[in-house]
Amino acid sequence: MPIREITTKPYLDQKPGTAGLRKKVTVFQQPHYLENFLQSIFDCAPEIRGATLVIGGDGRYHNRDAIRTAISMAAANGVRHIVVGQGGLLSTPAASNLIRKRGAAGGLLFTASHNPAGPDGDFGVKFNIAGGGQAGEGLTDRIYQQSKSITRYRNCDDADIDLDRRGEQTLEGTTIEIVDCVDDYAALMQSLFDFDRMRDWIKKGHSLRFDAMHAVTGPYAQRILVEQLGAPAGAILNANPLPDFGGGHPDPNLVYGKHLVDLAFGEGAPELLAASDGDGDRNMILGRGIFISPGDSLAMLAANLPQLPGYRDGLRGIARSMPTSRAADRVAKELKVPLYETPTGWKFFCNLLDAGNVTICGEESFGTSSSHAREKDGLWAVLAWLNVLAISGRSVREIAEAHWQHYGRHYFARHDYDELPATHAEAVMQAFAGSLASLQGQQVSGYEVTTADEFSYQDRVDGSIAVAQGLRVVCGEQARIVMRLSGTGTQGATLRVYLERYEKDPSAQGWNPAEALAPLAAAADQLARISALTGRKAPSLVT
Ligand code: G16
Repeated sequence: MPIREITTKPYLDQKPGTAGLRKKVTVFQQPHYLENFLQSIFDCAPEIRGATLVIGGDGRYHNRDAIRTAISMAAANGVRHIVVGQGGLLSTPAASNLIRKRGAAGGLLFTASHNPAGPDGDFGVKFNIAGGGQAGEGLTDRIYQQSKSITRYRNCDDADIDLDRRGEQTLEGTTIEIVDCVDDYAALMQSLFDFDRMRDWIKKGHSLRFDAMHAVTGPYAQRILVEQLGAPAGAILNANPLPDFGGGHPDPNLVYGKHLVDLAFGEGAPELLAASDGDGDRNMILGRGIFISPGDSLAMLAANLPQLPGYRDGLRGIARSMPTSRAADRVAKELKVPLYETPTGWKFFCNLLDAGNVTICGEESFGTSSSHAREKDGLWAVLAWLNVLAISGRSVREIAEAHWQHYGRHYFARHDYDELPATHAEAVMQAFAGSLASLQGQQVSGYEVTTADEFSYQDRVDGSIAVAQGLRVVCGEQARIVMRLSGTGTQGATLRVYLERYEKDPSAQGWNPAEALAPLAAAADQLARISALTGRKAPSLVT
């Protein structure tokens, strides 16, 4: 199996987005395409040579082929030790944990998150650095630049790697260690949560349902919820990971998780219902007759976290992405800890976590996590809720209502306009930007505008500045309209419109979110001329 230098030419036409390189499977199947990107990573992160590298993926179509290529190229590029999840599986948070635990110089994560899988679906690659977080803007840019001038890559000929056999194999002097994908992650969860209390809660007959959506969290939920906490096997839906995710769309939200919403609002609903996404980093939480929006989940978990074993020392700070509802801000204020507002993208939280500035962070896109990892963590959020239920003896609804009573309620919705021609999406952003200039001090939907600007962010730790991170109209604490273009789509452009309205008075909190936000949605359409410029009468997705 000699190492070979293979001649290539540049293929990448676009800088990787919010969470790595995501493209159609067919794009990744082009000769040399994946190899070019991987070689660019090896070239730009020379610290991997002679060190440990973690490799895993969410099990989607093309996962095994891509992982074999990555192992073979890593060996050819002088990586000393490669840790791979058995069968090529590692959830994103489990991979982040393994990188940290093994002191690895980085990790290659093969996932397109919640995007559909299969031969016609999506595929993706993320490079995570030592410490477990995603490569930052600077490194991502260097990798992209390198991929544009690449002329050769290194590979081992005919590498024969068995991804299913646990233990060690060798390839050109590199050790390849195939590990159980759940063991280390389950141990981490045990160090954070009160497994005895959760086991008792389940034993007493309290019910839960977790939907793994035929994606990577099946084995994790099976081990932790069923084998370790004693939930009945039927508590886990769609537990076996499939290369096409069973033809579904493992994006846990009100649309793709509608079956759980129906279950939650139907007769005999379980007490806790939850789902995770393709690679296990997102989460959706529901209780009997109630959906907990991600911004609320962040705020409610932040308020309750200090009661859980791993967080008894209290919170250092809370971080949320800019478009995420400001419910967490009120908790931070009451706990007298700092609240950090960052651009969309988990990597922006990582410096704050590394510096010990924050304990919990979350995003509106169904992501929540804590300082235990450098990625968002779906199952962590589910266990945190389960632990709060078990120690408080309250239901999800009781916890939410008490929270709203105390802090007030933030109504929140995100309207997505998918697969727009880029020109239409940009025209909307320009129209909205044009409106901002004259809005200061004006009324929008009955609220006075206090700020109308484009969000930019200076990292407090490394001083780097991220510009053009979304346009926003802020009406004090009462309301907000935010717009930005998604960085994760693989087809056309996706416009995201975020609407938020605050209601302090508990007696006026009975609205459903769509009603509460309808006037702001109309104002957004008017200010940015969305329907006029896109021809769309309604968003493609409301979450
Ligand atoms: C990724 C990022 C998240 C981000 C989300 C949506 O999540 O890791 O930080 O919030 O994309 O980004 P956008 O609004 O740009 O599409 P995931 O779960 O897709 O990896």
